[in-house]
Amino acid sequence: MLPIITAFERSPDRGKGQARDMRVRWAFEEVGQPYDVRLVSFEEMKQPAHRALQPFGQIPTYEEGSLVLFETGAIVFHIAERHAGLLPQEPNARARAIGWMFCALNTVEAPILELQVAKFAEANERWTEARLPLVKDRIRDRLGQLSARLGDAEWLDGGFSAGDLLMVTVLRRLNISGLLDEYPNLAAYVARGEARPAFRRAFDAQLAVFTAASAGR
Ligand code: GTB
Repeated sequence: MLPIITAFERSPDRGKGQARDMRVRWAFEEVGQPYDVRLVSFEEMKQPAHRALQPFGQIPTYEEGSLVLFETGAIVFHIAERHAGLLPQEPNARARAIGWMFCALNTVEAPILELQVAKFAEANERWTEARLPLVKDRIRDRLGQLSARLGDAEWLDGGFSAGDLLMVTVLRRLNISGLLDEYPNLAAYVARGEARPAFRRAFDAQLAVFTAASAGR
């Protein structure tokens, strides 16, 4: 039986690969593990059946036999642990790659999420306009530090790892902000991630869902 993940029936990003099922799809594609997808509507996500899988009523979830997981970091880590290709074998290199996974989700994604909240959830607050420069500068701090560490390396620590996979998906959230263009080595790093055949397959699969939903509208 194939692992099953959940994804938006109709993603608000219109298939741009910003929803977090993209991370899980990409991980599956990198390791060559086929998977099934169960599409859920916003309404279904808030029902008890989905909350039993994901207490916060969100996507994605992961089901494999009796195992149910939520949180993309945990899901990608699980896939990387079970299959070769996303974590190095050498123990210290493996520990560092796992460190980069946490870094992507805790250190880099946190200020980026603040920007999304400011731009969408708090767009109409009277203080949002004044706050945006601070939020953007906090992101620039992180990007500057990450850019300095990456330098002209291809990936964060040796070969491509689950740390890069999560970091690239986190940085992609800045696509429409233009902030990434201020750091050419990070923009090139994201482009390298997006050029991987596994990324393309995952991207095309999530885009096909949106295209089919739009055609059936
Ligand atoms: N920490 C959890 C994880 O990593 O798994 C967070 C999961 C999460 O935020 N899921 C979002 C969700 O279900 C979808 S991915 N939201 C619905 C809700 O909370 O009610 C976040 C997302 C959504 C939409 C866009 N977009 O349109 O660009 C981008 C990212």
